[in-house]
Amino acid sequence: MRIEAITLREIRMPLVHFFETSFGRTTERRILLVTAHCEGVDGWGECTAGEHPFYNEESTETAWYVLREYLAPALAGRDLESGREAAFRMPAVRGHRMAKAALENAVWDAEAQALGIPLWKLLGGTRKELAAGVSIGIQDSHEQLLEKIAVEVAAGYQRIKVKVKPGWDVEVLAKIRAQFPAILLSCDANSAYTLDQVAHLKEFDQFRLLMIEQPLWSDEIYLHALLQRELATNLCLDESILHARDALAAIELKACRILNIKLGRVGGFTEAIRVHDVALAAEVPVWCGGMLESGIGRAHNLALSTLIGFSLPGDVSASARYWKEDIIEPGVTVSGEGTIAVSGAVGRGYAVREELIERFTVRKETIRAK
Ligand code: OSB
Ligand code: MG
Repeated sequence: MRIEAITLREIRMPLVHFFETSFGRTTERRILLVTAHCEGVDGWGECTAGEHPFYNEESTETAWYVLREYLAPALAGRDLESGREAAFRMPAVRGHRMAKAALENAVWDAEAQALGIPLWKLLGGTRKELAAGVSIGIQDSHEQLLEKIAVEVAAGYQRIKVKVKPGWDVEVLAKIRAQFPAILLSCDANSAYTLDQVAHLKEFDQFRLLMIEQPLWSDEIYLHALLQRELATNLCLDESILHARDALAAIELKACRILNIKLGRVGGFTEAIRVHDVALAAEVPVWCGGMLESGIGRAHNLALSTLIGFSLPGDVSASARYWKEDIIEPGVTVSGEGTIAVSGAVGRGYAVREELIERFTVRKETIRAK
């Protein structure tokens, strides 16, 4: 499968509702899309880097630079067997995994189309119905948060995750539990705490949370192990897990009992499957994290979530929660039981709305073989 050319584009999409974490508020996404033009099929990938280097070191701008200067020129014109080979052929750029994932995943999408099979089958997935959860950001008031939770619970979502930070945590969780005693509830701190706050974090135990996601430093595994020893609640690592070796270290050190797998954070499908396999062998449950993706990244998250180890509801929710108009057709929808039916269509399983993408595009560049 020859990669004849690679198109990079940046699109802008306003969120239906702002999304706030411990590191800031997002109102409009700047999303970088990659198209791998391969002998009659176009594979699409989405870069999950944020607008600013707050979640990790990458941003839309750094991903554009790395893809344009290094990654796309290295793969344009090459004959590749597979998405897996694309991962193997990436140039020796350190880090920048979200940029790499966008390109690698586009090749996986093209490969599935060339084979005429759904991407999830190519990945080795078996699940046909996925459990959907939601991630709800920090709001302007407790009342606003409780209202949002009520809407999502009524819609059928199987797990509610709320963002926490010092000053928006114990009181908020207490109110949620008082109003929703039985829901599956998690919280995500995006590294907002330090180990000297262990007494405060112990207070979270009373809320019977499914997990606390990434309470401590984004680049730290060992100190999470010290914290996990002190808490009854399961820890889950997000930011700290960049590859399967991190997953192995975290599991062996007992730094967490659950793993969040994000395609961009680990650098693409090839490494995401490796992380999944490490967790599965250790019987550590995993779930698929979200990064406020457009439909393309969302479709890829769904494909990944069909792997058997994804036994917990993911941050995989309906397109309409994020976008007035999503760039895929149909948009992702969720049943009243909080499930998403896996598409049987080839490739990513959702058609790309190219005219709409064109309308959202603010810059575009095609890289061809030298
Ligand atoms: O930590 O999971 C996170 C969004 C942006 C950056 C980091 C995170 C998130 C989310 C959103 O929680 C999940 C979603 O896409 O709905
Ligand atoms: Mg997280």
